[in-house]
Amino acid sequence: MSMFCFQCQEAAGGKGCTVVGHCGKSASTAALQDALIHVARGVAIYADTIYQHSSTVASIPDEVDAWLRLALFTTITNANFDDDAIERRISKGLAWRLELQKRCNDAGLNVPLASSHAAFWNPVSSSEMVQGLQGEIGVNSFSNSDENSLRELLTYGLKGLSAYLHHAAELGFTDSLLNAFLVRALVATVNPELDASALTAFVMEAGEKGVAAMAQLDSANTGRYGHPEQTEISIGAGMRPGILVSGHDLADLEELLDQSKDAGIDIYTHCEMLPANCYPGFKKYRHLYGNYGNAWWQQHEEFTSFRGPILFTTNCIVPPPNNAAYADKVFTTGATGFPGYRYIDKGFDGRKDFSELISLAQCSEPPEPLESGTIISGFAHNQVSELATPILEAIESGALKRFVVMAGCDGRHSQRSYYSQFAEKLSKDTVILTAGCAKYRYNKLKLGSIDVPSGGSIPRIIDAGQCNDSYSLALTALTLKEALGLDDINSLPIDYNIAWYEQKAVIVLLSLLHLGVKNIRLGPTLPAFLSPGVATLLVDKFGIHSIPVPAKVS
Ligand code: SF4
Ligand code: SF3
Repeated sequence: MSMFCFQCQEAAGGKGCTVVGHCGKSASTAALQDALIHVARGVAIYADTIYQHSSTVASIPDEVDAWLRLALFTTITNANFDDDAIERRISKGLAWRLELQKRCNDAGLNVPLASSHAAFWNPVSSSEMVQGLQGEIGVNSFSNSDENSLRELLTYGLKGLSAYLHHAAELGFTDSLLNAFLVRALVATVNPELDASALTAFVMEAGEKGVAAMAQLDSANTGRYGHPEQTEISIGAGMRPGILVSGHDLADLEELLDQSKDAGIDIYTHCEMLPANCYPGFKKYRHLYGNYGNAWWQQHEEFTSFRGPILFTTNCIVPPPNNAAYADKVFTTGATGFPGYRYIDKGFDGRKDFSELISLAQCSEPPEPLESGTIISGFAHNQVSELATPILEAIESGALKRFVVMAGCDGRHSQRSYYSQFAEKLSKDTVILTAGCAKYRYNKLKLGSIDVPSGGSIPRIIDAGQCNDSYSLALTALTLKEALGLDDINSLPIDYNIAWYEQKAVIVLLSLLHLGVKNIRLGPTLPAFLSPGVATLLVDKFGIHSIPVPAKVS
């Protein structure tokens, strides 16, 4: 069985994975993920028609929007390797498509694209879900035209968008305009009538909606947990056993902290969960010990030495080696899944029961310390606005000359040591603005701080939080633009050096483009799904360029 996937930075040979994913995704999982996206497009075809006639047809059940978000999130790189779980999501989607189709028929609505394969394909068994799609859908059915490249770029942006919408929805925030865009844009990915210019417009609108989704998630997070504060986060280990929480979902972390507060254990964050330590709503939990370890790709070693159970609230899962000591201690929830890892779903009351995880922690050994000391984080927009006066003073005095936005994803390829070297070689009058797990390439370097003439100092690494908190970095840039009296965001003394790995970075990139940011350096390699024509468009219109290859610091 063959496969084709080129959605992430690890696409084999810089072109695409064809036998097995570099991420560990099998050909059958790849086929099922393609099938899930195909069914999501089918659901979207009917949902979009209903959205267009919302005054005459009963509105779409919230569960359909939730299913769409979860379906797309499930196919993000390293999120879900569990074929059975993906099949169940496909079956659920087919049921929703039938329901929406019936509503359209009952209302006598004309459904554009009802003849599209996605609108009627109806696999009734596992093997049909896998085999029925070989050559029918998925990117191997597309030629390398600009139109198809733009369809893939849009699809991957929508995956990232869905992840952020999912997190906000888990905290009770939804937006019908964003939901409607998601279905409209999904339909665009299967509409053969759209030319490159129409698809480019959709890609740009995805960037606009990416900003709106990150703003919504920011409101959801800060509304529930308060504004992140500058915080020294422990990176050591305590004497009690613990649970390690990875991923981005703050609602999951809150439920776990609530349920474990009297259990005699500690909770540690891993990778993208690190910024949770800076929210007042989480700092109140005395058993939130700190952050353990680094970026996702180091999980084999770090999960082994952690010794206690691990919870994945979102990507990134790395398949464990055969004899991994931790393999029977890993739990997944939300969009994630891996065969053999226990999945924690919501109960009828909408809550998740983490008691099995907590019991397992209580009979585990305490974590083996990997390092000691602290790191500083918590510089989301509210905290940075409090630093605005000293920052401006430092700029005016010449002590602070430039900012470099180094945000995005980390990854395991050796080329990524470029980012550590780049950070180390920056001149001492430069401040790094970061977000996402890319920060682990430099957040433990001793880069010091910049003195402010009237007293105090500004740290040379300002960490806004998770990849979705790139929104905070954009607000910081806009605040600086106002304060310095500039009329163009590109006149600011800010360079952008974005590292990408998976599809959340795609929506972050499109969001930056929507905000008018130009001359972004993107690496460590450009996406394989960009056709020569689309790559040229990004270079000519936005000045996007790659990092030097082989990666050299300049
Ligand atoms: Fe390959 Fe990335 Fe696709 Fe995995 S997600 S199969 S590594 S391109
Ligand atoms: Fe991306 Fe896995 Fe790190 Fe949120 S999500 S940044 S790689």
